[in-house]
Amino acid sequence: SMRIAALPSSSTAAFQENSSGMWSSSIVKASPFLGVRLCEPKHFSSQSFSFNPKAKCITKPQLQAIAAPVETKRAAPEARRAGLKSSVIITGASSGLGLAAAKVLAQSGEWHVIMACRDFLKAEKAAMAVGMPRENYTVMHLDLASLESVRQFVENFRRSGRPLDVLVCNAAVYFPTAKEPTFSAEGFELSVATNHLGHFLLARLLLDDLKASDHSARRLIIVGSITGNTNTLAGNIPPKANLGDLRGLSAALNGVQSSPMIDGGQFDGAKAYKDSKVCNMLTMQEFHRRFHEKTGITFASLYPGCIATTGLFREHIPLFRTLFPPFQKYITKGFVSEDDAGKRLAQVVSDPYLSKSGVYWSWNKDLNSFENQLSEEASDPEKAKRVWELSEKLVGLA
Ligand code: LMG
Ligand code: NDP
Ligand code: PMR
Repeated sequence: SMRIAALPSSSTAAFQENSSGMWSSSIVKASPFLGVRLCEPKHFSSQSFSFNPKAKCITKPQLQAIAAPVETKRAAPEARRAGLKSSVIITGASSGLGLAAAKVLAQSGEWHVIMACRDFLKAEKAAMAVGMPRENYTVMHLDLASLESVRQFVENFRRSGRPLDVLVCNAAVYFPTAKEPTFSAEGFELSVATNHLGHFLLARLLLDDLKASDHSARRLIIVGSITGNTNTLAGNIPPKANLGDLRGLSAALNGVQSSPMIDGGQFDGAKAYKDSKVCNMLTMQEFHRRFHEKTGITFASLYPGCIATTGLFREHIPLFRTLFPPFQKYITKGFVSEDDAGKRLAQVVSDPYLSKSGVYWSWNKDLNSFENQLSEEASDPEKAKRVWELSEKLVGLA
């Protein structure tokens, strides 16, 4: 049975089903990336702190311009399904990075955003509060901490009849102060269950839908982070990410017969989060190796910068929440606002120039995107394969 009506009438107002059963929109608008033509990024590798100041790509004024919807009558080179918007699912679009990216994409007029959220009302209110045009988004229920909910979401999405052009795995939870682990519906430690396992099942199931899209830029984006990367300063703040020999993951992270931690160690909420981000980055690369050539789908990850003000830190002590933003802004200079981070994610979703697969995108001081290096563990193909296979078992795909 359906948990939630998939398509609120307000969101479907601009759409009619035509005779061929495809959704068509009464709003016809097409332009290159959000109406702003982006210059080609220089593909250079960078160590964590060495940036190429000469790299010429998206500039700050351009980034600001992206926020405003730009009307153009010119057809984009990749325009297809004439008049139909591109379709993107964003998990966890009810706050922070996901909401900011949803806003940019919905306001561009080029995208219909499916906000895949665990709290329907919160998502609806958030969309309204940031001024997303009603006809450009749909809220659908998804609780990543329940594999049944993930399967139900996929069913509901398919029933909506919309195509899937891009999937963004963005939602996450972080329990830095928890002394004891908590668990998902299936009994997996909650941060790895939500951030990695729920998304793993979702992405595997929706791969068929991405394959079926006729969009020129079909993408699967999995949000990563710097803190899982031990080749950076931020990745060396204890506790450090480390998946070890995966003994906890292979024993199902249930905290009863096995440790709740992937490496089999004592529970540590901050480490569990960082480990889950390593899984996200390994999963993106394994998808790339297994499916990029066969399907042409772009698989990518990103570190959008330190968005120190988001709900991710809601469980942290108040002192941390007060000091963390100024610390990142004035000391590490790694701070990025929710709006700017949203533009970065929107860029990875829709910029025709960021179409390379298998890439972990970051942004340098001059706000240029570049292909960053992952840590040794987060780029280990053997580990990626084993995480993939163990995860398949846990989510019931193998
Ligand atoms: C872990 O501890 C716990 O183990 C875990 O269980 C969990 O609770 C987790 O986050 C939650 O925290 C981690 C942390 C705890 O431990 C440390 O950070 C230890 C520090 C180890 C130092 C590593 C060395 C790295 C090299 C240092 C070089 C310094 C360079 C400075 C930067 C240079 C950049 C180029 O620690 C804490 O929880 C403490 C909270 C720290 C939060 C950050 C706030 C810092 C406050 C600084 C003041 C800022 C004020 C702003 C002022 C603006 C002024 C204009
Ligand atoms: P927020 O807490 O603001 O957003 C997280 C979103 O995930 C919320 O919408 C939340 O829903 C949703 N969510 C949590 N649990 C579930 C669940 N079980 N099912 C469905 N949705 C769920 O954090 P951020 O915006 O900061 O985080 C977004 C992404 O960015 C994460 O992947 C994070 O790892 C990454 N990131 C963040 C950085 C930062 O500095 N903030 C840095 C690097 C990466 P609800 O609104 O209902 O709580
Ligand atoms: Mg970190 C260049 C330095 C840098 C960057 C980019 C980050 C990002 N952090 C940096 C440095 C430091 N941090 C230093 C020197 C310290 C010691 C004071 C420090 C501490 C710290 C804590 C306690 N930082 C943190 C925490 C968290 O609880 C956050 C975390 O690890 O969440 C998992 C965090 C973060 N620092 C970052 C980023 C991006 C985060 C948060 C979130 C994430 O990766 O998703």
